[in-house]
Order: sequence, then C-alpha cells, then structure tokens
Amino acid sequence: MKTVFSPLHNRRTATTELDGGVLIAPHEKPSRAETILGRVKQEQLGDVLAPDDFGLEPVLRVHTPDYVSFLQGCWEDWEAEGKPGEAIPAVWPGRGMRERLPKDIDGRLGYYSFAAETSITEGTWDAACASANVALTAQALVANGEPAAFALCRPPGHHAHADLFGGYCFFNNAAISAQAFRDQGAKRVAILDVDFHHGNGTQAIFYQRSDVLTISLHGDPDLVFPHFLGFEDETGEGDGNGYNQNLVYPPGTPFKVWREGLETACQRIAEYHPDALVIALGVDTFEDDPISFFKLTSADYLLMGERLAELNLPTLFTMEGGYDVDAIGVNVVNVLKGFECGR
Ligand code: OKS
Ligand code: MG
Ligand code: ZN
Repeated sequence: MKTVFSPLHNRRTATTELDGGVLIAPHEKPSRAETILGRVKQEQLGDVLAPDDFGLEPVLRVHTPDYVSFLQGCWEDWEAEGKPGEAIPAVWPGRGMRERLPKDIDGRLGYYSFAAETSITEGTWDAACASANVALTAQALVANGEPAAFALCRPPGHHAHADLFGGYCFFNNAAISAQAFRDQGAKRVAILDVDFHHGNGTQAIFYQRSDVLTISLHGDPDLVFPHFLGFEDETGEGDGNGYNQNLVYPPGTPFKVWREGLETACQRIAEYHPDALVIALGVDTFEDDPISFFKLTSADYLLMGERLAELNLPTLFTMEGGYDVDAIGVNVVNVLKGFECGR
C-alpha cells in the first residue's frame, strides 16, 4: 500500500494545550507523524509519495468560505493585536446568547471553535492545508484504481465541523476525501471512524445526507471528549435518517468487546454497498494511550486491519489520533499490514 506524507506537517508546532487548568506541551505533536513514517519505511509497506496541491476547492466542498478565511488569517490577526501567546479560544455563544460573528479576534476564535485545548499558531494554516492535500492525493490514488492508500495526515481532522475547529482538528480530511469520491462519481461512500473519540465533525457534516454513511466507535461522550455529541440515539436526520451510527463503549473496553462493534459496523457497511470506504484511523484505542480508556493491544491492530480488508472495498485510510508515540508506528502499520494480509 502506498503512503502519502508531507513534511509540511512540521509547520504545526504548537507549544500549548489547555489541560487541567494548565498549559501543557500538546499531545498532538510532530514526532507522531515522523514515527509513523519511520515504521512505514522500516516495514516496507510501500512507496511514500509527496502530496499534490489541490488548492482550496475540494476543502470548500465541506467547509464554509468564512471559516476557511478565518483559519487562513487567524494567526496574522492575533499577532496584529499584540497578543503575547498562541491563539486560544476562551469565549463562546452559550445558551441564550447571540450566534453572530464578532469583529474582534477573541470573538471570532470562539465563534469558529467548540473547545479550548487546540491553540492556533503561526504554521497551523500551512500544516492543515498540507494535511488536506495528503488526504486528497491518497484519495486520488484509490479513485484511480489502487485498492487502498494511507494518508499520513497531520494535523488530524475528524473533530472539525464545516465551520468549527477543536480536538486538534482544523480541516476534516476524511470528510473532504469522501466528498471528493462523490464528486468524482461514487454514488455512495462510507466513513468508518475507529479512533477512540467520536468523529463529531464527520457526523455533523453528513448528518442530513444518505450518500455518505458515517459510523464511529468511541468512548462514551458522557465521560470523554467531545462530550456534546456521539450518543447512540443520533442516527441521522431528514434524508440522512438511518445513515449515522454511533457505537459507544465504557472505560476498560478490550478488543474482544470492541470487535463486536467493528462487526456491527462492517455488516452495516456491507449492506450499504458503498463505492468507496474511508477509515478515520486513530490508534488512541491503545491500552497505553495517555488520554484514552480502551485496552487494545498492538496485536489487535493486525486483526482490525484484516476485518476491514474483508469488506473488499476501495479503501482510503486517513490518520487521526494516537498519543503513545512509542507505539504509534507499530500500531498504525499493524492495521495497514493486517489489511494487506486480509485481502
Ligand atoms: C481535553 C482533551 C482533548 C482531547 C482531544 C481529542 C483528540 C483526539 N483535555 N481526537 O480523536 O484524539
Ligand atoms: Mg471513533
Ligand atoms: Zn482520538
């Protein structure tokens, strides 16, 4: 399987993440992508390609123009105001308040976000654009006949809504890729999110549509981020009714239990008969992940990949979360190797 990777991910070097009332060094750091790349090469998974530049058009098929302009200009506007640190949202339109876009940068940061852990920094725009280009380049490989491709995206994407950043995500790479498959003629596309967290952005983007089936397995949002979306009674709306599925698990969930959800998801995908499959691939389900509570082992990721291969669909993997950097390369490449074995 080919991998698409851009060194421009390194332009995102945030130094702050608001966590537990203090600013910590972000979990979502450059070494994550470099470690995965190292393992891809070590295991000789396949060629590593640089991305093409698709411009903003495919991004604007999913994200609103005003949100994209905000992201592009955010750091400049923040600096122009003479702010001393990284750009962190700290005010939102709470219940009973007005959902209008303020002029001031603090107001705009809140308007376009849903959480405060994700600081915007000087190179964030460049890295987010590179990440979308990585996804779109791998998507094009699959659209042009490769059975599968791995988009080594960083920053990740599945929390980003059409006009909201948060959870380390700015552009929703999986959603942008699914939309690209549709725009190139695929009738139906499925997105399966195996990251530990709910893919709230992906769900929201396609919630009223039946042409993109969205399924996510994740930790109970009652207990863990993103808290305000991702429950099992969210099944889609209007035309999208029946085309979203959330499979929620409690702390301590081992692969033996998690794989039942995977089975449910795979059966739903098979009956949907999509023309393409996008896997939002996070490995923060790992037993030693520092911010998560599932108990998957490194060997389990091989079995995950094998089951995904049995779907026998053109498959794009987009990289999402995973924060145990010591194991992230092994775990990600195990999914991809398991997939290649299972075909
Ligand atoms: C809040 C924790 C924020 C978690 C962000 C989740 C990032 C992730 N203290 N999403 O898939 O991995
Ligand atoms: Mg998930
Ligand atoms: Zn995650």
